[in-house]
Amino acid sequence: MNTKIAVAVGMAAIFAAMLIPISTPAPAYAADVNVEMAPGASTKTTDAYSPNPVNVNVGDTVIWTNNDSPNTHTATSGTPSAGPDGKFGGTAEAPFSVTIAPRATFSYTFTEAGEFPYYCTLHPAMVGTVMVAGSTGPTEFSTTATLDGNEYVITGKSETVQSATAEIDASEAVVVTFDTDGEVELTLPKTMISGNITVQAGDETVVPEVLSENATSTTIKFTVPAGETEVDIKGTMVIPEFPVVVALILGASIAAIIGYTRFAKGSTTGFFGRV
Ligand SMILES: [Cu+2]
Repeated sequence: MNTKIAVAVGMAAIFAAMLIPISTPAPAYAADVNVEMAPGASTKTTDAYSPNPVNVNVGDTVIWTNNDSPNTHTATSGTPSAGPDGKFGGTAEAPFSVTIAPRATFSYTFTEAGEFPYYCTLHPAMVGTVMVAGSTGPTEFSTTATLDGNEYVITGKSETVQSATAEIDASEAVVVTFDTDGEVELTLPKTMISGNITVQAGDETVVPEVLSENATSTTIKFTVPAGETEVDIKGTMVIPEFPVVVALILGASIAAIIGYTRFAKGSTTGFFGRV
């Protein structure tokens, strides 16, 4: 390729990359919620904005779309009697500064909980309310799996899952049953399971993200697929059933002692000294 063309292409690529806006990551689980200015909105009141009130969560973005051609509207925080409060969609000094033309949209992200009244400064009979519910944050829960009288505490954290039960399928898997599906974090004691951890949900094998690991536990994050509630968590090591091993060792030891003692009786020195 011609060197000048190559340089030009390279420069163009760099400029193109610079034009891609750097977006700030949205808060986890944030949603876009649509509100429509319905046809005929300019002659309506509490039904001018639909749905009204609109219920959202902290971090959600409300997107107002003007479907009332040919009228221009606003979605201005405040009330017709008190005027704009300046939170979104215009200010007291400039109540018509943020207009929404037909087919255009206006959006605002709600970062705190509360009740936010708004109205159209061009048609003050048009009123609406955004109800913002506070984020409750993830729920923490714990469950205990028992094997041979030993207890292994599993702790969890999730936006959707509220509780879980667990049991140990010795040497095979830790079976955890959740109350619902969704993304979940689990901290598993290493005395119970360790090594390379995989999660089996139905026919699906989910590779969990290892969030942290220390000498005593591993914290993993994965999504319980929709419709599933039970997962088999497998590791390089899953605690084996203890009594079998103990019984085998004890049994072998006793047999050996008895055998040796009997054998030793034939000689002058027994296992426990002279007999
Ligand atoms: Cu209007």
